Amino acid sequence: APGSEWWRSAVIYQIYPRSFADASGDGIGDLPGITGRMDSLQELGIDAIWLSPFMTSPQKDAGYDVADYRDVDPIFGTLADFDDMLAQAHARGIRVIVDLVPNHSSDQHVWFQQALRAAPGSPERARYIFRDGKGENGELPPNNWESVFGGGQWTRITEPDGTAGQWYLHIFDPTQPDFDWTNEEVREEFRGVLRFWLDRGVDGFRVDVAHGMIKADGLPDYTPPTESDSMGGGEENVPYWGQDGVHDIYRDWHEVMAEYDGDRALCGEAWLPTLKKTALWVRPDEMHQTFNFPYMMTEWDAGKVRDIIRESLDEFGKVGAPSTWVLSNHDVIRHASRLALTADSPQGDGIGPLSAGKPDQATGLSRARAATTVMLALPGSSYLYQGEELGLPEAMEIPDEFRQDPTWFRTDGKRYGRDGCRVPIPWEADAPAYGFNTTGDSWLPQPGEWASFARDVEQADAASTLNLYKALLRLRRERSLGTGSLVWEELGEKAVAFRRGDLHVAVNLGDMPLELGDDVTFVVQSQSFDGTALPTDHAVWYTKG
Ligand code: TEU
Repeated sequence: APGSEWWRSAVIYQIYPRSFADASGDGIGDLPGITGRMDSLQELGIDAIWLSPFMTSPQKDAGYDVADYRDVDPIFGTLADFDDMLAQAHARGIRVIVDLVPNHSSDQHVWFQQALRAAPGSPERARYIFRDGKGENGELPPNNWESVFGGGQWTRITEPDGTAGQWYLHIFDPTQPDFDWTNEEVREEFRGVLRFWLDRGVDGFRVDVAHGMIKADGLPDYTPPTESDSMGGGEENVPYWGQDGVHDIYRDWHEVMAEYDGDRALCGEAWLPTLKKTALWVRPDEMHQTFNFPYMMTEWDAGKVRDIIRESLDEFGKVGAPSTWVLSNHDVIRHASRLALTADSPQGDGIGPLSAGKPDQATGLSRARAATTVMLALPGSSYLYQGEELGLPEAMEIPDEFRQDPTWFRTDGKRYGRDGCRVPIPWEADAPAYGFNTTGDSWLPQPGEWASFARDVEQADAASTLNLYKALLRLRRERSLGTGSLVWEELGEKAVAFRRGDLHVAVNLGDMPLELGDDVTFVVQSQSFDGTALPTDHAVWYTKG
């Protein structure tokens, strides 16, 4: 039976479990920590949570390297803790999406360990992508593909008899071998994994690297023309991104989801360069949603923001899918910092080095609040990343000895890495580790200035970012802004302005105040201001007359 299709308009809050709340006190967040903070999520007013991976893992890529897809890693708790967390979320009307990592497993997965011990050409090897090397003695990798984390995509193994052997493919770290998704055994295994979590009651999956699961036949050489192409591919065909074969997998999974109550959703993580390509992921029999990364990476420029909103609604609309919107996640520079990078700061894919363009925090925060005020007025589904409701900036001075992101290690520190957006979030200004736990331990150090961003401080301050998010989420719900269409309004080159019914939305991305007229009644302001002229980097919802 068709369900409510809740995901079409949902606001989904991403929890990064290791940095959300730590009940055990070991310095790493966990599932009981999330359960303990569930009331605060309900108060915030979100519809669903998405949990980054908590499954059994050696944590070489913060859990995006799974050794057992059907269990919880001890650092995060137990399956019973998961069930409890799920029940507590559901009791508050909050849906739960879990992160599934199907492109690759950990090298500690039993299948990969079996593959290492088995012979070339065996069924055990066929679950991954093993090939003989090139050159006289197979000493060269099978092709020239570059890893997203730096270095090559191939690692050579030692065969059980001690000789130098085959190579295996890994788009990411060598500890993350890619599955061969043309292998029916792999497909069947993952149908089982989906059902395992669906049977437990999860409401859906965020599908990691959904665009990488199928590689072009023959694994042809490929050299990316630019760095951004290595992330998602430019206009051209990249042999390991967005191959046609991925769509069969999504169609298959769509059917598995439909075996349940018709209300479970798949959200694909696909870094694709254009919205046209992105929209192919969410045709009616495929994924239910996919992240709108082109929107996330759009600069603070009125024309570009207008264009990307228009194009998103168009392209997703053509295939009958909701548009999604997102400004931050665990892979990119937090938008309260990113939006204040100057045009010539080396941004790359949003995770590049920051040193050359240290953003101005006040500007970043104003823009971040304004950007969210616009985003939560748009029809479709929005993703929030933990801590953005506090206006957290990127942590930009993480001592080397704390760093854990493989992108930093694999590029000899040339890439700044993603640890700066993963610092444990502050709950109480005066508590150890700002209330992240009671022991004061924290796997990444929290900047001293974060006391002023603590949840209890913001809770008590009517003008805080937290109270802005709460107001936006409440009003969005009351006015059903997640569904329906928008009408564009003309407010000058430097503005983005549209109407949702009788509600007007405007943001000023220029240098001069924008006059809104004297018959306006403000419903919500991204930051308070007097008079009727909208200041630079501010946004409003208002009615007229
Ligand atoms: O990310 C996929 C991805 O291609 C990028 O976000 C990538 O992490 C980034 O460009 C780093 O250079 C997903 C997860 O979100 C990410 O955290 C994982 O590291 C990655 O998959 C591998 O599982």
